[in-house]
Order: sequence, then structure tokens, then C-alpha cells
Amino acid sequence: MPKEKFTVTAALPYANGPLHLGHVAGVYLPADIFVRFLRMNDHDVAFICGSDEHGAAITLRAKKEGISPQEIVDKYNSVIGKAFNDFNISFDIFHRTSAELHHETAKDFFKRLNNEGLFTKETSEQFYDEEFKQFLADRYIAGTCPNCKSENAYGDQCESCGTSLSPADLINPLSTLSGKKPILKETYHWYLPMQDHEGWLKDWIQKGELNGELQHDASKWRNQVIGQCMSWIDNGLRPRAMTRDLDWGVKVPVEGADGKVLYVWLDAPIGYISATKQWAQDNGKNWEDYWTRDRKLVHFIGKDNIVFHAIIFPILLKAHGGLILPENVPAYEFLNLEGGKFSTSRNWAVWLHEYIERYPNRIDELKYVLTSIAPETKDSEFTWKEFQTRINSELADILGNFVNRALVLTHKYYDGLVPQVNELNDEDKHVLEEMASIPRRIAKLTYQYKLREAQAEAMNLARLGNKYLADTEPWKLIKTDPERVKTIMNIALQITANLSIVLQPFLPNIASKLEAFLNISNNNWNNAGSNDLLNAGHRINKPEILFTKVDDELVEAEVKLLEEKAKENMKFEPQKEETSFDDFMKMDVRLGKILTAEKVEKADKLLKLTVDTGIDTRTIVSGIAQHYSTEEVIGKTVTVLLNLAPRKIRGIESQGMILMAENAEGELAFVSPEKEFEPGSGVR
Ligand code: B3M
Ligand code: ZN
Repeated sequence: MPKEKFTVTAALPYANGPLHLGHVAGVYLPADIFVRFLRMNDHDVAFICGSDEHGAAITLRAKKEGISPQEIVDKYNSVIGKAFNDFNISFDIFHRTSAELHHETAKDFFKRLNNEGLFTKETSEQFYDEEFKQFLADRYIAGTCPNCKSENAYGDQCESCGTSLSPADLINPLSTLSGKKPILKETYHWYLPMQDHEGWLKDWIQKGELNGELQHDASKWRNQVIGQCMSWIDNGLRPRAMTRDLDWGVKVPVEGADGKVLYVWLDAPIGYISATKQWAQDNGKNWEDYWTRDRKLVHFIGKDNIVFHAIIFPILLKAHGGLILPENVPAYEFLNLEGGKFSTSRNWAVWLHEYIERYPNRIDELKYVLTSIAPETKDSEFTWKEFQTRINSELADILGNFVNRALVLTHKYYDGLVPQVNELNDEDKHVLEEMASIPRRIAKLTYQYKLREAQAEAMNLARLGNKYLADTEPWKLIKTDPERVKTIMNIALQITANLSIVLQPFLPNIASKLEAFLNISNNNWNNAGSNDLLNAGHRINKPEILFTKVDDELVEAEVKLLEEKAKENMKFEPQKEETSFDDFMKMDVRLGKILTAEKVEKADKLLKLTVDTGIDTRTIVSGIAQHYSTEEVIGKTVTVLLNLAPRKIRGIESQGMILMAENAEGELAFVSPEKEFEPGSGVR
């Protein structure tokens, strides 16, 4: 392949928490493999990343921890940066969007687009928290989902049914800052009228064309990327606000924009450019060489970032003018863990920095496993059992076993000197042909971003070697046909030398060890496939064991640790003792309507309610006064346990119980029907 120029980016991780294996498998490891391969093929590559340090999520975390957003991002920029370094991810730069250079770059970018009239300034009513004196970004508003009635919905999305929402859609919206009902207040923002760009976007995404000229090979784009983009476009792109009423972020660089910052998804992708600028400054290069012409821009991301990298950022790049658009956006599906989704809040995760602390000598093993299960076209699953199986049955039993035999026998028969190859038989020729074709297959797959299959091809070379030795049994032949054995061992050593090349993108540490064992240095892909990488008489070094097997105790300990950590974070009690249907049917649960409500003297948690139960009106005392005001509950249809034995509470006879839902944070919610049923309707 002719030498080309690539700018490869990996999604900027939010600096509000550590990285887990899902992030690694589904963005950073594949990006690193791709870049290592490109470098081995003498392409001109810039590998760009950094931490994404703005956005509502970071300010929320800072509020929760009682520290400043800068302290949050400083902590996680360093935790994440160290983890990448320890995991041998070979970025050319790991920058950060709170850096001054990024703020300048993002402001210049915005000003240029705004001066060219790309944005429209619109006034609208947004939710405002009077107590915190702050407009509320989408994640700061919680309420009831209009679609599934779950109370677990936010201003941008319902966490239960996933419906994309806007704050105005929420039923009973409340501010997550004060817990109070927000008011609607007029504000203005700069909007990107995305609908104006549907025309060219369609051609660019589906055919790779821009103004009739071919820009990229659309056939190499993953179906799920094109599919998601086209469904966004076919549903009609809508204007999207490119600024926010927040005090943390890149200040909007125009008159009259006090208290406003750039929308994080406007500023973060520009972070790729500012990181390139910093790297170019540090290395005496011109950043424009990496963003303005004859270069392939490749964005490695997770599937939840597709629209930002394949629709919004390309609109901005094109509008800016003079900047390249992505050649490809390899988006990954999600990796799950031991039957569940990775979850920071439930601590259901294997954190990268913790893995490295526990297994500093198993970096490449984890790389191998994660690439083997990479969620390239569908969600996949990490289990510690599969971790063990792939390391023991593939790395140790195939790669490790083959390399060890080839090197140990060379020392045993030839005192560590590569033997002369003699006449080749048909089996030898077949093996050498296969050895030559595997690097070509790996290259083809890698240029198609099929890295999981590419790694499997590299392992096929180890399988080829293992089988060749098993079939030829040099340890038996040595007594009867030592000349034949020289040929066999020479070929086995050539295969080992080829492995030290083709494994480099995937298992760089292991590949370096092979080079050290063979006493060679071979980091150019062009040498892959050759059958004379080692000359007769070349002295190899003593080998070591490449892989130690993973024992059952490690698997059990890790699964136990995961379950224990999750239990610590378990939001909810485990299930109670089993009950019977008959016992349940003894309970008389019906709908009721609250008619009146009053606070109970000297009892700050209690409300005295009168409830229409459909069969009578009765008094019920309920411990909801710290969650609801009397005004809020009057008129509500609620679920009532009618036949609970009456109890005297603070001198008031309470006849029944209002059933409430309680979440992990201790917030209460009524259990109300999704339809207006009358009081007395049965619940079972
Ligand atoms: N910070 C990553 C995420 O959505 C987001 C990527 C920005 S890349 C410009 O988790
Ligand atoms: Zn919903």
C-alpha cells in the first residue's frame, strides 16, 4: 500500500471517573492497534487523545463531592492518563480540554463559524432553578417520562425506556440541584440549524461524496454507523443549541454572552485539533499538516458518540472550511461484564488502573482477550472464565508452547545457532507459503478496521508453527535424519521471527520479548512473510516462559470481588422471604384519591390525609411530609393498602397505608396508575 498520512483520534474520555475495560475494548485498544500497524507500514500518523473536561456531568460530580470542577478534572486527567500509559496505549499526545490552548482554539473556531453566519441566535424559555440561580442543562432536570411514566427521566433522555426527550416533555419536572420545581425563564443560545445540511450529509455518509467528488470509501464504514446517521437524517435533523447556561466550560466569545459556555459536544471534538496543535508545538511540526489536506482522519469512538462524530463535527469542519472530514468513524458497540452492563454507579466494572495494579505482568494478555471479544459489530461480554480460557488455551498452549519448543530445541541441538536450511519438501513449501500469506490477510483486515479477525490471523501463524512441529516431530527425527531436522528448525525459527512482527500491533510487549529471544529487531511490516529473517549461524538468546496460566483461584477471586463491590454499592435490599399467592390475596390493595392533607403537629415527617377509597373516605397518616408538601398531594390518585389493621399514630387513628416507591437515594414517589382509574379500583 502506498505511504499515506493519517490523523487518528480516540474519543476524549470524560475526566469525571476512571476507565473500565469497556472503554478500553471499545475505543482505545483498537485505535492503538490500528496506529501501531500504520506506523509499522511507514505511514505518517498522528495519534491524538486527551480528556474531555467540560459538560454538565463534571459540574454535577463536583457539586456531589463538594469540590471544584477543576479539581475533579485534574484528578481524573491524571488517573486516566497514567492508566493509558501503563497499558501501553501509544498516543502521540494525551491532552485536555481545560487547557488554555484548547479554550483559544475552540473560541476561534466558534467565532469563525459565527461570523460566517452558521449559527442562529434564538431566544427560548428554559428551566431555571431560582434557589441556585442557574439555568438547568438537560441532566439537571428530572421528572416523569411521558412515554413510560418512569420517574427516572432526565431532560435529555429517559433512563428507563431510553426515549430521547427535551426538558419540556417531562411530567412534573424538578431541578436536581434544589429538588424544587424550576420556573421557565427566557434565555438565548446560538443554534446550529442542522437541517440545512441534510442534503450534502446524505451523499457524504452514504456514498463518501462531497460536491460530487469522492472523499472516502463508504464501503469501509460500519453498517451501524451509516444506519444510525441515516435514521437521524431521515427523521429530520433539528436545530441544536451550541451554547449552554453554565459557568464551567469554554466561554462563548461574543458580546452579550455572559454566563454562557460552548456546548460540550461543540468544544470536545475541537479538542482533537487543539491537542494536535499542542503536539505540533512540542515537536516542531505544523498542526495544519494534520488537519487541512491529503490526510485520512479516523475517529475511534463508542456507538453513543456516532452522531457527534459523523454528523455534527463534520458539519462544523466543513463550515469552518479548509479542514478535512473523517475518512472513517469506526464505532464500537458495548462490552458487557459477567452478564451485566458496565456501571460506574453500581460499581459493576473492572477498572483499568486496578487491573494493572493487580496484574502488572498481564498487560498483553488482557489486550489479547479484549481484542478477541471486541464489540465491533454487536455488544459482547467479558467474563473472567473466558479471560482464563483464552490465556491458557490460546496464548499459553499455542503461542507460548510453539515459541518455547522452537527456541529450546535450537539451543539443545545447535547451541543456540540458527541451522542451515536444506532441501524443502512439499509440506515445508506449503508452510512457507501460508506464512507469507498471513501478513497480507492481516493487513487487508486491518485496513478494513476488522481488528478482531486480524488478531485471529496473527494467532493462526502460531497455530501453523505449532502444527508443523507436531507433524514433523523433530525430537524423534533428530536421531535418524539430523539434516532434515535442520530444515524443520530453520523454518520454525523463521515462523517465530514472523510472529515477532505480526504480533506487534496487538501484543507489543510479547513481540518485543520474541525479538529479544531471537536477538533481532524487526519492526517493519515489509519484512513480514519472509522466510529468511534469520540467517544460518545467527545466535539466538535463551528463551523464557511467555505466559503463566491463569488458575481457577484467580477467576473465583475476581468474580467474588466484583460481586462484593457491587453488593457494597447494592442500592436495594436482597429479595425478602418468599410468600404465597394466598397470603398475597389477603391484602386488599386499591386506588384512592387524596382529598385533604395537613401536617401533623410536632411530627415533621407526617401528613394526615383524608382519602376517598371508592368504598369510603378515611383518615390515613403517611410519612411523606419531607418529600411532599400538602398542596402537592391533594388530588393525587395513589395506591392504598386498605385492610391494614388501624393504628394510632401521634393520637390519630390511621386506617390503611399509602404505598410509596423509594429509590436508592431515599427519594419517595407515589405508585400511581398510568391511566385515570377511579378510587376503589383494585390493584393486584
Ligand atoms: N467525552 C466520551 C463519552 O461520551 C466523550 C467523547 C468526546 S470525543 C470528542 O463517554
Ligand atoms: Zn421512559
